Amino acid sequence: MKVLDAKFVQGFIRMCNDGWLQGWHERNGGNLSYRIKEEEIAEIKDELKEDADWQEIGTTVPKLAGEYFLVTGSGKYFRNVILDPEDSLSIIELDESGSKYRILWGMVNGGRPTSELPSHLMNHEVKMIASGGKHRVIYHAHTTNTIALTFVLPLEDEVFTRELWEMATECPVVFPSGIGVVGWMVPGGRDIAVATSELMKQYDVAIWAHHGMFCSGEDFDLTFGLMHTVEKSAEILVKVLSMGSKKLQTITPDEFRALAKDFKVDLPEKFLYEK
Ligand code: 2HA
Ligand code: ZN
Repeated sequence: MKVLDAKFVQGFIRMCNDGWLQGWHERNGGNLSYRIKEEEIAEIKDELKEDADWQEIGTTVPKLAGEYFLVTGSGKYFRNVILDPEDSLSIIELDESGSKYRILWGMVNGGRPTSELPSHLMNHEVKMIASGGKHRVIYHAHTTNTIALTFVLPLEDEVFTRELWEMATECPVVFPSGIGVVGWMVPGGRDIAVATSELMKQYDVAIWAHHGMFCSGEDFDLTFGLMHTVEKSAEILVKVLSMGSKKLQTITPDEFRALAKDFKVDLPEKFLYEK
């Protein structure tokens, strides 16, 4: 099968374009990666080339040794993915030590995988283990309202989670484990990757102050839907804060507990503090 005809590639391209249409990917902002299934790699084997050089990832992910990923390219624009996926995307393979990668397909005009490859792969490793292999998608976007909130809310997991839960009833059901927050750091390197993957041990969402958001999920629909839900909730909070008056009413801790019971989700008590 042709790489571009594979269902997972089509789903990946659609997600890139959906993110672009949301306004989350100005210029070359944001990146997406998918951990490819064995049977999906088998289907496209004929089109993969094994002659490229091995390159350093910039961190080590031993549990991902030998895994294959579809990733967006460094400096590439989400806006262009749908028009020329072979220029914007690549399929990479990791070596047996989990410290190097090589390009098997894509990036036909040169280039390398996303500048956030260390963060993506460290998050993949943590989430693969935490989800028993189910999580396959890591998504980073420059979500406007969520970024705006990082200037006015304390950069604490408890505050972001609780405030965003309160903005829409579906939120605690969509991200019951909450949201982690990373203070401002230099992007692209191992340090921010370590800080993010540490949070991803307990959360599926991490916010980078003054930068954007990372989400992890099982498939494209769930991961895009998670990012969309958090960002929509952030948009409501921005509107509420912009109206200038205090909230007259909201969802209370006991109401969250009632929701948790009926919707059969665990909501950690650390987010249900008295204000
Ligand atoms: O430009 O979003 O974090 C890609 C990025 C870096
Ligand atoms: Zn970014």
